Amino acid sequence: MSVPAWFTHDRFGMFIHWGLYSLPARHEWVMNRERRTVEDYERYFARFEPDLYDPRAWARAAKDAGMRYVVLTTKHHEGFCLWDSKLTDYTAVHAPIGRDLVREFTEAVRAEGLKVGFYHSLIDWHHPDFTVDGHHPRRDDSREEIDRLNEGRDMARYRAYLHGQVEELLTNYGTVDYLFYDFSYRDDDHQDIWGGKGADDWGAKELLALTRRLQPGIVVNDRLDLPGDFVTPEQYQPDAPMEIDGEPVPWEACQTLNGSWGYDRDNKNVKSVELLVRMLIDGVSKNGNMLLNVGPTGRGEFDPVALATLEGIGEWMRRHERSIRGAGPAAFTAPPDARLTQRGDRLYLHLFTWPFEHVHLAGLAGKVAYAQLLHDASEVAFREIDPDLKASLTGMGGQPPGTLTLTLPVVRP
Ligand code: FUL
Repeated sequence: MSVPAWFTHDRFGMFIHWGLYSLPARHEWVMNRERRTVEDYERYFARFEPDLYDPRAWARAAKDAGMRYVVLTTKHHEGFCLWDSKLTDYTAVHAPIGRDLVREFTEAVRAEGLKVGFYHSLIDWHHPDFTVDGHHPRRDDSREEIDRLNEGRDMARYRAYLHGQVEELLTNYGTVDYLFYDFSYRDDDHQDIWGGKGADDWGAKELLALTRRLQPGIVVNDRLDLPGDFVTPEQYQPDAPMEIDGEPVPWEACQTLNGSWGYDRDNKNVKSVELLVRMLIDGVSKNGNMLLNVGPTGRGEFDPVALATLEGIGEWMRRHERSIRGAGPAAFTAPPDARLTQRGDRLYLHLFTWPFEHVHLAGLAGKVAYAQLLHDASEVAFREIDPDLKASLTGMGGQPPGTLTLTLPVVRP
């Protein structure tokens, strides 16, 4: 597995889940969870008119939060296409909004100097080869019901549709830097739901080859049942740098603000700025990226809570960016409840709780030339007690507990 240099350098991107599900506003799986038929669910298609959609505002919010790439759901499992697909009428161009929302998105994101990413669902609850009488199989259906709903599916026809749509997206929208396919299901509890043939169902090998042929520089995730370029832990932080067969692999944790990817109006269970910043730091300290999600409203805006959260993260990033961007794991062990990141000869110590008088850094005696707080550049005194280093925080008792960063230029790493 390997990724282009920008991916590990940039470290932080924005995920955007936007589709018809932003209208019911209660999770992007609403069609499945509530057993809605295709016909019933099309009520949202008939009312999809995001008149306040301004992708420049989205891109600016991402950039100001310190993100460097933005990944939009071109089509989620519900099957609705945000771009002008010629292979179906179930698109934004045929909905009341009547615009190619992907085109506007790609132009806006590039105009802000950010990288363009697409999410694309392999599953399609609107396609005739995924449905019988408007229904698709669900996780808690009986075996008989699943078999009944899968009977007579023409997966060759579906593959042609899937590959044709990907071809449109990777041909008509300029350079696409990133692709998040979602999701195949060989080894997990989805195995038998949609026929269970995983990679064969999607023609995954051909799809990956097509993707690379149309966009040679693209970075592709790992959800095709094939090794991709990076691994995608979803809504959890790995304990350690991720590996496959003992080899380190690039990875990116995708994370929600509140547990839902699509706009979820009544969900107030929002992660704090402090927690999200810690998750970002934690990832970088283990050689990972973070893709943080926003679910825009049905009118096309980021809601105030999302905006305030992004602003808070941006305020932290403004002062601490250099401990994240271009940074990675350090070759030293962090003290308890802290993380270390390293960038060149700078070592960044992120304290998650305030240890009051001093902090002990194992094995750093003789290796540190200077110590300071990152956010205000103020000097931090330290003493060496071979083999450790004891950085003095005396006099900083008034600092609020939370993430504080010491910059420790390492003389002999
Ligand atoms: C999952 C999907 O089923 C979720 O709805 C979401 O898109 C997440 C990022 O991936 O597999």
